[in-house]
Amino acid sequence: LTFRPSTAPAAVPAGGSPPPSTSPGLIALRLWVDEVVALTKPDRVHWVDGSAAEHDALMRELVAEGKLIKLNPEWRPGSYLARTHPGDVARVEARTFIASENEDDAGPTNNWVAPDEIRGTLTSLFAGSMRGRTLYVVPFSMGAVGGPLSHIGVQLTDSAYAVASIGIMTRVGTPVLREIENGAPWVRTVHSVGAPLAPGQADAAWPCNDEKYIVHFPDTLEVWSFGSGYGGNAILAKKCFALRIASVIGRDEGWLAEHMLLIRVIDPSGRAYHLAAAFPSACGKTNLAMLRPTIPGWRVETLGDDIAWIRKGADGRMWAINPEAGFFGVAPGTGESTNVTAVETLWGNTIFTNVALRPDGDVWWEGLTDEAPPHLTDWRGEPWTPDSGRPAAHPNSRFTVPAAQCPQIADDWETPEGVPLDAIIFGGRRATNVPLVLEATDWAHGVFLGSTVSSEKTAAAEGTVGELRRDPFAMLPFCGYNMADYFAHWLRVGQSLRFDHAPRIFQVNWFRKGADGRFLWPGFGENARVIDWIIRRIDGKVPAVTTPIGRMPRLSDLNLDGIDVPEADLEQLFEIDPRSWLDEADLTEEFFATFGGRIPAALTSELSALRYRLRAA
Ligand code: GTP
Ligand code: SPV
Ligand code: MN
Repeated sequence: LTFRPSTAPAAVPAGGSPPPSTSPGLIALRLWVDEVVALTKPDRVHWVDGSAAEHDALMRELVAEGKLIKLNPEWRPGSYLARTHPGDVARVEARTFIASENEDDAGPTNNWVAPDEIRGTLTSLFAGSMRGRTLYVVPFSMGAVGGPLSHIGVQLTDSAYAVASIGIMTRVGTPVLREIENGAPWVRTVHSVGAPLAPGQADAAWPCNDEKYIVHFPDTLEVWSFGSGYGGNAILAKKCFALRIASVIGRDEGWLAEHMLLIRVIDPSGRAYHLAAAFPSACGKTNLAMLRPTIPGWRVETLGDDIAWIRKGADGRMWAINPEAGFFGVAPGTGESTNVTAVETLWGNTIFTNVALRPDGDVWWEGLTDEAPPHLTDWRGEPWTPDSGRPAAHPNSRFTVPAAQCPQIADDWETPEGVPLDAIIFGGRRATNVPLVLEATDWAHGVFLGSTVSSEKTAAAEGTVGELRRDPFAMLPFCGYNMADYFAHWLRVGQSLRFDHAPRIFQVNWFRKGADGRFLWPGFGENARVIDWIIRRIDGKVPAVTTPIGRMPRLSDLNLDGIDVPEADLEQLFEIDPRSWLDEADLTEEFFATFGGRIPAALTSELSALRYRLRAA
């Protein structure tokens, strides 16, 4: 497990009790904990030290309470299954708010609430909300503890499942408290499942509340989350802090907090390249992060699968870290033929949520094997057979696993200063129009490509699956401020880079479909063929075809040795229909118009130039 033994000085004791107030940082932390305790009225307070013994005790307690099922250690040592309430299975975007002082600072893509008003609501909701429960104090570090790009937060929560998940997804406990003791700034996050227990009242297997609020205060750097136990709503270090709050800090400090995977690609000559890629939720980040190239001689090392923090280094290049320590990945579709690396990563020490249970005490989900086992218990705890006519695992069922268990994790994945970026890739789930791969002509065009990404909705958030929506930079649900200002921030960051130091920008689409509804591109390991072209472009080893929408490969330059993609499919994968693209440009104009004049001029001129090129085509 990623839990590190305590190496802190004796001033910070381990084991559930609060540290003595020896520094202004720790005093401030204790005062704040006291305040939240007075409001939420938990029965007990436990300071998380991050030790393995603490984790074991927590898991034993969750099993004893019927909140986790211990999997058969013969197949899945140290692993557990959680079944959520059926109404608490994904992020709830409609209940996610940005409470900035000015409504304009939240922008049209976020739900805004006035901070004073929502503080009143939250105070009523949190009053007594932890009665009968334990309040856990979880100090966490995003990035290596003490690293130059790292940031610290503290989550107060009444969910032991959340504590166990945060312990896998971040670095927690005593070493982080020592940073606070030494004066490091930290962000306050509070989480309650919103299900207080009366004396003697039996607890639910998955306590939660129908009323949900996930509220971010960008001006005071706080998060308050109520009513949900599900990952993205409850592991506040992840989307709430490392994206929504961090994007605001990054705006003010000149760096980028992004919904991106991070990989090192090593070519047959042994040369290494670093790529970051932003795809919307459940659109292939974990899969690309764990790519096993099908072309001989190429290797990929995993650095991160969901979030990247990117900052200009002393050498003028962009350096990126993965601030997380684990993977909270989509289970369905993860199998030997699609992502064998993930399957191997999940050998043990994993918390599974909403997957199916096998009679032998192991887990199963759609896509793990080609054939479903004859008898299962589905994610709701009901008997299931292949004839049941419903999925055995929830479409957004997930695994939570330490990153260190990934067999192809880079040796230096925790390096505090990160890795220098060679390319940034944007992607989405598009059945039509968007070609397999496209290269931006320059940074501003790349920002335009990022700003116009649209994608079919997935099960990662509540709502209608398959509906096409704008998801700029794959950050629609995660940007903590006005998205038009975020575009401007990206343009500014690019302007600060020497042109030969700026990462090259590309767009990919693994999901284009033929008229018969089947995917035209085999995807998964074969995506290495697209990466191979991208890297030859970075090295200037291959020319590109200039099209109205950007640069594309000559078909003859794609390495297709050993796969059988019909010529007609290949042509469709790269087909650009100027009429559909002009329609798409109209939709982009409408989208930009929702920002009321705040869109940077560089992007509106990119749009005009695109239309000009399409009309001339
Ligand atoms: P979040 O954790 O929600 O941010 O998602 P993610 O972007 O990491 O998504 P993930 O890699 O887990 O992929 C989600 C789904 O997309 C899975 O069901 C995959 O099987 C599917 N998928 C990933 N890569 C490909 C691909 O190259 N082609 C096709 N057809 N499907 C893919
Ligand atoms: C996503 O939805 O993009 C996820 C899962 O990575 S969650 O952490 O729930 O947001
Ligand atoms: Mn994600």
